[in-house]
Amino acid sequence: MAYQQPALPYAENALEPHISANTIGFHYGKHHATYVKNYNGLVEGTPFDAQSLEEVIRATAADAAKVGVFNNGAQAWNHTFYWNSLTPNGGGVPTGDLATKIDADFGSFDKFREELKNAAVTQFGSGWAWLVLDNGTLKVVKTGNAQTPITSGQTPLLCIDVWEHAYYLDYQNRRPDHVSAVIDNLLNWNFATENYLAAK
Ligand code: MN3
Repeated sequence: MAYQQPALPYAENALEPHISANTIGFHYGKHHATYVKNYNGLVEGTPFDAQSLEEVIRATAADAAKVGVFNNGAQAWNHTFYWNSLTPNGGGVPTGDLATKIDADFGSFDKFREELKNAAVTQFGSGWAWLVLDNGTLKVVKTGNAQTPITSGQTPLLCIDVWEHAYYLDYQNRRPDHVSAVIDNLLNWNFATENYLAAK
C-alpha cells in the first residue's frame, strides 16, 4: 500500500510574499513529491510496505543498509510536518499553556526566537531547525539532511526547513532573511500548541 503525499494545507501562493508560489510549487510538487515517490519505490514488496511511515523511519534510523529508505521516508515525514508548521498570517507569539512553557524554559519568547533563528542560520549545509519537547522540557534543536527528532524520543512542535531549496529562489544566499520572515510571519502556533498539549 503506497504512502500518499498529504495535500498541501493551503494554496501554493498562500505564503506570499514571504515564500513565493514558485518556491512552494517546486518544494511541494517536486522535492517533497520525489521523496515520497522514491520511498514508495524502495519499500514496495518489502515488509516496510505494511508499516506506518513513522515506524519505518524509527526502524531504519540506525541501519546503514537502509539509509535510502530512511532518507526518503524521513524527508517525506519532515516535509509534511513543515507544511503544517507554516500558515498564512502566522508568526507573532503563542498564547496559553505553550506561551507559559516557552517563558519558563527559554526565559522569554524573544530568547526562544533568538535561539530558533540561530539554530536555523547555523545549521551547516542542509537540514532543519526544530522546537521540540524533550522529557518535559522545550528545546531548540537542529538536524542535518534527513535527520528527524522523532528518532531521538523528542516530540516536534514546529520545524523550519533550511535546505537551500526552501529559500534559494526567493532569497538566494540570504538564509537569515528567510528564517526571520518565516519566524515572524508564518509559524503556525496553533499547530505547535496542539502538538504540545497532546504530548505534555
Ligand atoms: Mn525541503
